[in-house]
Amino acid sequence: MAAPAAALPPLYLGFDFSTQQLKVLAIDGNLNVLHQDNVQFDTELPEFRTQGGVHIHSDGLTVTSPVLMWVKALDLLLDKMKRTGFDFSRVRALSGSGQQHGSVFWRRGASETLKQLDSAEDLFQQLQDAFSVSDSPVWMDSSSRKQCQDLQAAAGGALRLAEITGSRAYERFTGNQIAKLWQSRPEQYQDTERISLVSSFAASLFLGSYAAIDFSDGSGMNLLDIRTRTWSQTCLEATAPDLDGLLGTPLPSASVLGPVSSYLVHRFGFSESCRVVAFTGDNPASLAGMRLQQGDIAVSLGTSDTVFLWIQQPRPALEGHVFCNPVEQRAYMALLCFKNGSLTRERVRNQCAGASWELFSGALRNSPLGNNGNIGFYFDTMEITPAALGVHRFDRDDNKVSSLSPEAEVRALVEGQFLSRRLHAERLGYSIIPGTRVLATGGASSNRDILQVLSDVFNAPVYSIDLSNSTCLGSAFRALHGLAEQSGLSFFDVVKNVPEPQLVATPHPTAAQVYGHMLKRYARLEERVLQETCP
Ligand code: XUL
Repeated sequence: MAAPAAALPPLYLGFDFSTQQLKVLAIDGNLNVLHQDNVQFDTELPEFRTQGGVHIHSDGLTVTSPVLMWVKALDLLLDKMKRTGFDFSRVRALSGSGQQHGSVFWRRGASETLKQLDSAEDLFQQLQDAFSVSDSPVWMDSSSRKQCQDLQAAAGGALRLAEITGSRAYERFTGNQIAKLWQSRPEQYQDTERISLVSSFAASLFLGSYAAIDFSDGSGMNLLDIRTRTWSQTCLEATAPDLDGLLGTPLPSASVLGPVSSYLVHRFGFSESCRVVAFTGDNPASLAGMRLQQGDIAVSLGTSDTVFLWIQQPRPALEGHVFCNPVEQRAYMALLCFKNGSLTRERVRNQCAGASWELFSGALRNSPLGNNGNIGFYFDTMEITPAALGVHRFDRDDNKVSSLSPEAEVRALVEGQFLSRRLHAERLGYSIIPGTRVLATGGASSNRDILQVLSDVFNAPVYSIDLSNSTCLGSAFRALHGLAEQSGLSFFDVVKNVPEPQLVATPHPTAAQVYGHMLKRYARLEERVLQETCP
């Protein structure tokens, strides 16, 4: 006979409303993963006709997703879990994440609909008329250039806007999308009673009422003052009328928003005491899933390289994004994106190492730390951080040279990429401290010789981590943390028993000296490259 639910250990759910799918993961109090499931938008909900979860409009710039697709995906996911016998009554808390920046516009009257959901019907049927905008703008949208210019002008320039909100104006950031809606479709804006992010929209579906935007995901809107953690009145006024009321008051990311809706209790058997913890953005959730700590940096080595930073004292800049930290209220996190990642490493491998990773690794092993003073910049396509293009090589006397030996070229590429990651991280306020860890993930993170250079450049140990379910896992950890925080426990108290990531490289004893000096030269030479390429 099955044990009564009350006797079984409690569970914590983490959802992720990402661009292509909705995922869920359940953990127990010992942080073991017990259940995972997902719904793929394109294939399991073909009636919405999305490709990669989105519609790309004919202007090539506007990118949206049908909000009812996300609603239907949740119906489907919860039904699937029920069919596999998932015991919802054991769930003590849930949280989740959403793709960042996307917006959901709830129509006037929708809050009443949310409160009165009938457990005999699915959400999709009942929320048909709940949205004033049926196609939600998502992070892939780049159609709000004019609104970005206007916002920066109103804030006193791009850098001033970055100082307030953590980022200069970006087309995908929610405030600029809201401004575009207000300017192009004012009647729909006026028919809206609440604007959510994808994360707070998803939380609202569980709560049965409007969920607050959390500080961390709220930092991706160009509207939140990341230091006071309140809406910036200058930004709100420059964006659209009555925005304060439409956005609601933002809350700390670990806030317990309330119990799950009675709809979920009656339809799926959730316990009335199951709590909803504020949802956040997918990148903040991923930071929680990696358990990034003060001093740590995570480097994802993929098609483009992404860097996640834990920052104590932010210095927002014209590049990168600073967000409020999702697990520690006084801290910040930052994201940097580097476009020339794996494809450039592969191109240099093909040209200098006979298309072989083995030979590429050999070149790294056979060349000295600091590369005899040779430094290279390899921007095969227009780089984001910094905005520069082309290949630029310098010898030990800072003279421009047209080529390097194949071995020196391989090392110049890898050292150059990691010096750049460190330089731009430090510019945003990141600092290496005793105990700093570099967490490496993504395709190139399986190459030990590349990771050795990473360790040397940062003069810190490198650990390898798997990010494949870090957003869901981070959300489940955050659900547990939301409850535990009420008893005074920190996020790291809650996740302390998760096995440590695997140590893969430690820095060479001379690394601090070699790269401390080289970083300064790299910064000077980057300035020169920028002046030459974009005078
Ligand atoms: C971050 C960003 C994307 C989305 C996609 O600024 O736009 O990473 O969060 O999931």
